[in-house]
Amino acid sequence: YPLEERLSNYIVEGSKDGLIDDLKEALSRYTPLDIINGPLMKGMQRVGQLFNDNELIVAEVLQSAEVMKTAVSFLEPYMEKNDSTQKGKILLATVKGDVHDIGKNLVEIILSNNGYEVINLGIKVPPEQLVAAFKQEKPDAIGLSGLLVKSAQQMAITAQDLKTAGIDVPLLVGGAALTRKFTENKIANEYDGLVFYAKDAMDGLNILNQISD
Ligand code: B1M
Repeated sequence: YPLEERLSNYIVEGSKDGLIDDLKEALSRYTPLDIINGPLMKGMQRVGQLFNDNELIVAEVLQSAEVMKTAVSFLEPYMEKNDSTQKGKILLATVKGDVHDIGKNLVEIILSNNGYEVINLGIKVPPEQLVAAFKQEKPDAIGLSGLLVKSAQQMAITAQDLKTAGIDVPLLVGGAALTRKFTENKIANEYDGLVFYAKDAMDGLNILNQISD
């Protein structure tokens, strides 16, 4: 198989045998982010389809996620780093009820590589925990991630709870089940501050860079 296909297959098969050698080879042709957004994401999408069609069980998806995490940690030191100056502090969380964190952690890596201080609250973070962390950390923006359809709804609830707590810093939202339309129609309405939809981690960085300028 060609390199790109092998990289997708590690994710689909949940296997790490040969992964690092192939990642090293890939680094001689592509940037770390192109490897992640290309063949590795393609593998993850395939995993999602297979799971949907009942051809994979949760335990297997978990193994695929493990391989993805290993690949991302290997690639992380090779990623471009800009600006060591502090651009701002971001509170980051996967919303209540949702355990998916690969995308969120990618956002953390990209933001911290580009001058932001990131407070990563982890997964299944209820609004009250975000409010408490906000009071303690006084961040410049809040980032919410969620992949389940119900997480999009949870983001709207979270936005409302943040508003009730008097919080109005920019809110960045992202995740597979979310759309720009849902963000503008259902989440922004529940919040006092600006709400931005990010389609991927780089998009999130660009948005934060624009509003912090
Ligand atoms: Co789950 N899962 N999963 N899963 N899983 C999905 C999301 C699903 C679409 C698969 C499917 O059925 N086709 C489906 C959701 C369906 C729906 O809601 N309609 C699903 C389901 C059903 C479930 C369970 C309910 C399964 C079960 O238990 N029966 C369960 C839910 C548990 C829960 O949350 N309460 C579950 C569990 C799991 C695992 C634990 C096994 C594992 C997660 C492991 C982990 O994260 N540590 C897992 C995985 C791996 C997936 C898929 C296959 C891959 C997700 C992923 O990591 N992608 C996923 C299918 C899919 O997405 N195609 C699926 C790679 C990652 C880099 O992409 O997170 O989308 P992503 O992030 C992107 C962008 O979305 C964006 O940037 C990133 C790229 O740069 N982004 C942001 C994300 N957050 C952002 C925040 C930002 C900005 C951009 O700013 C703040």
